[in-house]
Amino acid sequence: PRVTLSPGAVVLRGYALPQAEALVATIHTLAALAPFRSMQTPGGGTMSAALTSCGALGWVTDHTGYHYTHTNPFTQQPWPALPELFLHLATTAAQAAGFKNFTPNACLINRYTAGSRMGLHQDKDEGDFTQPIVSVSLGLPMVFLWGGLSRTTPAFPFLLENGDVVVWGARARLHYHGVKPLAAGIHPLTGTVRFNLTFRFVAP
Ligand code: MD5
Ligand code: FE
Repeated sequence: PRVTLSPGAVVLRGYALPQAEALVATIHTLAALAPFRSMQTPGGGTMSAALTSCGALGWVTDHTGYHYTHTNPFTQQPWPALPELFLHLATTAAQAAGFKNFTPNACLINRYTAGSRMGLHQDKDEGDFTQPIVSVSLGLPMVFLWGGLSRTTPAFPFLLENGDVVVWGARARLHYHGVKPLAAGIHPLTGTVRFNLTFRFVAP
């Protein structure tokens, strides 16, 4: 089942279900090397999702701004490598959505607990918008908000469930998006949380 949210944004429902258990196990392995952290935003707030990364570049935010870094500021170590399972899933999903040569070098891992949300924003720290972003939802369902190219375009809600993969490229790449507060629940794979993987190509 393949749904187009808007031109360039393709939902592959359940695409990652066959690997969901292995993906969650891999997240736990990665988190042992680079623990999830709550991070400060430049505006003085705290992100309600906890974050970590793998790949050559990891996304971090602190009081100075948003950055991609080669090392984890909390451990001073390079980010863990992108696991083969992750890389394969991201590139095959991109291909299934029509993006032939996706070469992600960064994977941001978000962990949401009950009440965690993400306000409307654009992903524009990558310095290259020719490649898509691939997102993978694992565990508890969450209401995703899909906006437009302007912050004031009304956003429409869309449910993302365990195993759903969304590919955001071309005209969709710079759309505003966010997620509503996570509803409390228990998922057999992840317990009380939702994980989201976003695979990106960051210009070196
Ligand atoms: C999430 N994550 O579910 C959300 C939505 C993020 C983020 O927004 O930046 O970590 S995944 C949907 C998404 C991610 C990246 C880009 C675009 C959509 N997009 O270009 O529309 O944790
Ligand atoms: Fe985003």
